[in-house]
Amino acid sequence: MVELKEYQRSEVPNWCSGCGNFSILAGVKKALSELNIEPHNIVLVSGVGCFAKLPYWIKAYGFVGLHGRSLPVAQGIKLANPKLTVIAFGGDGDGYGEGGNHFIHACRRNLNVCYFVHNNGVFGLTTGQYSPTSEKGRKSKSSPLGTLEKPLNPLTLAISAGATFVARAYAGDFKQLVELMTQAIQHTQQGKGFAVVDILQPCVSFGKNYEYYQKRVYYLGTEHDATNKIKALEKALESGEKLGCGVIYEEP
Ligand SMILES: Cc1ncc(C[n+]2csc(CCOP(=O)(O)OP(=O)(O)O)c2C)c(N)n1
Ligand SMILES: [Mg+2]
Repeated sequence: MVELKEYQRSEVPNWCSGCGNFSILAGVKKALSELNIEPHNIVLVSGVGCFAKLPYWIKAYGFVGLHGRSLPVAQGIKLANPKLTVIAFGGDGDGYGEGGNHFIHACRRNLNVCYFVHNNGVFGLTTGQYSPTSEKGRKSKSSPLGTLEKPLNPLTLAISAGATFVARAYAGDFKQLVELMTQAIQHTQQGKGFAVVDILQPCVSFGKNYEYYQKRVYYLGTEHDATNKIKALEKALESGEKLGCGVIYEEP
């Protein structure tokens, strides 16, 4: 097994204390270690935002690019060298806003790449403007009277656009987060296509806190048939007050 310390870098992350990004960073390392993937076979690709600094703090190959553009870079890397484990990272602003078009077509294209989205419901790095997944009516610096739009549902979008693995995780539950990241990476290793994990991420400075998610997160049980696309869409359509975590859809 590749030990966790082999992914360790000496630099210390500069995220806010309590940020959900810490468990996402630790989760990626744990999943890669459990799957025994050596650092030189891994490429981590991100865009712009607080989340996008993640590749700085894992010893592997990394590419931090333009806002919303992690997916085209990640797909290019995978096409050039299919043996590599390629994980793209997005933010809710970066991946569903600026990079929304790339997201749709990556779902259709189904290259064997993982996409982990740090969904904290705000533009964190630029200090809290509303994002595509902010709730309707959210007041922020860029929406002093409250937002007019309904939030985007990344899960229904990914399923309907054709992604073959779609899951939702919660950064406050490390064990399940690692399990879902592991399953997503395995999905791509088995050549089954694009694996999206939307990760609910508390933003202690500008967004929702742990208490908010703890009240709403629940776990999909064995009664959920993730191979049934209609059932998966029904589950993905549940309102913002119920946040089912687990594998929502996996193409049989
Ligand atoms: C093309 C472009 N537009 C806007 C910005 C400014 N900008 C930097 S980070 C950011 C928001 C990032 O939000 P998100 O993707 O949700 O990541 P978070 O910071 O919340 O992790 C924006 C709008 C930029 N750097 N480049
Ligand atoms: Mg964000």
